Amino acid sequence: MSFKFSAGPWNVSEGADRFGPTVRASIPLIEKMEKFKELGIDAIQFHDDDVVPDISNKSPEQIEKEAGTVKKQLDNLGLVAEFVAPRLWEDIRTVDGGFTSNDPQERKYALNRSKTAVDIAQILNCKLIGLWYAREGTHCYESKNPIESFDRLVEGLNYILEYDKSVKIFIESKPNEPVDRSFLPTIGHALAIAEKTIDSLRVGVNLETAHAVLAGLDPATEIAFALYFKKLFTVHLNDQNGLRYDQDKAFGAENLRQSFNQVKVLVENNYGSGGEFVGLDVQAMRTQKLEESYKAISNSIKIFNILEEKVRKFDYDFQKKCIDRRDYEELEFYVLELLLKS
Ligand code: XUL
Ligand code: MN
Repeated sequence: MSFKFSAGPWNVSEGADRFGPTVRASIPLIEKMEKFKELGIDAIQFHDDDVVPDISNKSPEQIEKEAGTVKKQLDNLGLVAEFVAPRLWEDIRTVDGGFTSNDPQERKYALNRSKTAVDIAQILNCKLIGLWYAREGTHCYESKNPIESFDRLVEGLNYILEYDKSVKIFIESKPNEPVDRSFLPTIGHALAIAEKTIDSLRVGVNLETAHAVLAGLDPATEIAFALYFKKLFTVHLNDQNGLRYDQDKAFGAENLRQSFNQVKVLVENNYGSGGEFVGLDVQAMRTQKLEESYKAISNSIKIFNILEEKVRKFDYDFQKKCIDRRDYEELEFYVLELLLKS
C-alpha cells in the first residue's frame, strides 16, 4: 500500500525565531498548496487562520466566504484538508492558555474560537479537528489548579463533540514549549483524558516525533501505543536532536534508526487503511533561501519512502531466528546493516 502525505503551510515559514526576525518573504497559501501538490502531498493541514488570516477581526460571513475560496482552490488542485486546528496560542486572549485560562472570559473565547474552527472544517469538508494544547499548562506551577484544568480540557473537548457530532478530534501531546509544563505531555495522557469525554471513540491522538523525543520517549512506541487503542488519527513525523527547543527537523535527519522504526510500526499495522495521512510537521531551516524552503518537506518524503522500502525488505525469518537464539546483538547489527546498505 502506498501512503498518502500531508503538510501544513506553516512548514514553509518566514524563518523568524526567538532571536531574530523573518529572513524569507512569505509565500501565499495558494502557491504553497500548488508546490505541495507537485511534491506529492495529498492533503493540507490547517490552522483556522491559515484558512482565514486575521480571523479574529472577521465577520462570520467573511469567514465563510474566505473558507469557501480555499475549498475551491483545494478542489482545483485535487487536494483535501486533513484537519483544522484552532490556533489558541497567538491571540492576546489566550495569553494564559485557552481552555485552561484562569479568566472565564478567555475560556469562553477558546470555546468560541474552536466552534469557528469546526465551521471552517465543515466548509472544507474536513472531519478532523486538531488540538495542540500549546499554552494549556503552566509557567508558574502554582498559577493553575491541575485537577480543575483537566476538567476544563474535558469540557472543551465535550463542547466540540456536542457542537458537531460528525467530527473527530485529535490531541497532539507535547511536554513543554511554549509552556514550562504541559497538562497533557504524552500520548498516554491524551488517551486517558479522551476516556473522560462524552464520546471517547471520537477523540484520538496525533503523535509528533519531536514531541515524543522532548518527553524522553521513543516515538515508535508512542505510535504503537496509540495504534493499540485504535486512536492514531494522524502523525506528525519530523526529527529532533534530543532535549532542545522543538526543532521540527526533516524526518530522519537526526535518528535514522528511530525513524525506521516509526515507519516499520506504521507499515506493520496498516496505518492509512482507514484514510489516515502520513503527516509531516517539518520546518524549513532558518538558513534556507526562499527558493529552497520546501526541502525539509521533499527530503522527508524521500527519506520516508527509502525507509519504507527498507521495512518491506526486513527479513522477519531472520528476526525470528535471532529472537529464538536470544541473539539481539545479531538482530541489532542486521538492522544497522539494512539501514547502511543501499
Ligand atoms: C507545535 C506543533 C504545531 C501543531 C499544529 O509544536 O507541532 O504545529 O502540529 O498546531
Ligand atoms: Mn505538530
